[in-house]
Order: sequence, then structure tokens, then C-alpha cells
Amino acid sequence: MDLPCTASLKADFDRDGFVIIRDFATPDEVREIRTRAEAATRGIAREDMFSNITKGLEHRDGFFGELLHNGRHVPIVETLLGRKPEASTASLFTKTDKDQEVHPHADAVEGAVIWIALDETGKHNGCLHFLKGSHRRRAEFAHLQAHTPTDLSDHPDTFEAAMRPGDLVIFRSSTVHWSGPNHDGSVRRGFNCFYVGRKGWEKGSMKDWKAAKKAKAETASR
Ligand SMILES: O=C(O)CCC(=O)C(=O)O
Repeated sequence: MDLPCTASLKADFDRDGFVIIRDFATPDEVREIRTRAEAATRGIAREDMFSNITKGLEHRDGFFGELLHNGRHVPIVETLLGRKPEASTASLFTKTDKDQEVHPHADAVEGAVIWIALDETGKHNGCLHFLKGSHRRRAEFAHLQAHTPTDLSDHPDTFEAAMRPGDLVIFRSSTVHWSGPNHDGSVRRGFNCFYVGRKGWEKGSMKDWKAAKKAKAETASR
């Protein structure tokens, strides 16, 4: 992976509210995330419209805790946000049901999200879409909700984020995003980490996670 120059990444992130870094994760990394995420989510049944989303992967497999807190993307997120991101959770987003949609919404006012494509994704199978610059027009889009349909397909600032396995998108939590239906039923998985963007990274969840990891290791060695 050739990392684009930090200054241009930051300029794009500040202007659009998201950046895509192509080929960020290697094929081996993608394979490991896929295999572990499938194992960690096996047997989980949910019936609601967000049954395709499994949060809390870091509690199911320490590998995801490492990625969430220490993944190679973390220093990039810090540079783009301009401060230490505070890790919230690691998740798997699938689209197994053809009708599953995540309607246009923003996740939060502060923070950032990373989403790594684990499969090829385009309009045909419900790729992510972003509304460029919407993080700077929060009041205008504050009414949007992930469970309420809003058609922004003809909006001039809509960006269709077609991605290949290993591509990474980093977006501000305040950037409006959505994903449409999976028209062709092909497998479409994304690995995502949420960061809340507050100060106190070392004092907050990182410390809790390290303590939980240590306690687990001590229990296992008894
Ligand atoms: O993967 C998707 O379909 C939606 C992702 C999303 O809404 C998010 O990562 O916040």
C-alpha cells in the first residue's frame, strides 16, 4: 500500500468528511478478519432491520480488541481528527438479506469511523454512500435516521463508495452515509471500528480493555 501524502489526505477529509485509502489491508489481513469475524458472529440471531450488524466483536475475540485499539489505521485516524480517538467498538456489517438497507444518517457529532471492505462492493450489492461535505452542514441533515428511508440518490454531493477487499474508508461520525439494498445477493461484508473522538484515550476504554485482557490471561493461567 502506498499511503497518500498525509497533507492531501487531511485536506480531503476536512473538505469531504471521508477519505478512501485503496489496498490498505493486505489479502492475508482481510482473510484473517473475515475468518475471525465469521467465527465470532456464528449463531447470533437477530430479527430487527439491523440484524446484519454485529457490534462488540472486541468482546468475542481479542484480535478485534487489538485492531480497534492498535490497528495500523489508528495513527491515521488520529492525524485526520487532530486528536486521539477514543475507541468505542468493532463491528461486522453484512448484507445477507437483499432488502437490508441502512438509510442516510450520521453516527454522532464527534469522532470517526473506519470501514474495511472484506468483499468487492458496489451499487449492485449495497455499497456505502457518503454525502460530501455534510459534516459541515450538520443542522441541515440532523433529522436523518438510519431506520427511516430518505432518498439522496440524486443529491449532487452523493458519492458512491465502490470498494475492493482491503480498501479502507475513514469518515467523520458526523458525515451522512448510507448503504442500499443488495440487488444481486453477493456476499458484502465490512469490518468497522467506531471512535468517539474525545480526549482521555489512555484513561478510558484502552485502560479498561488492557485490564480485561490481563484478567483473562490470569484466569487462563490458573
Ligand atoms: O455497512 C453498512 O451497510 C453501513 C455502515 C454504517 O452505517 C457505519 O459504518 O456506520
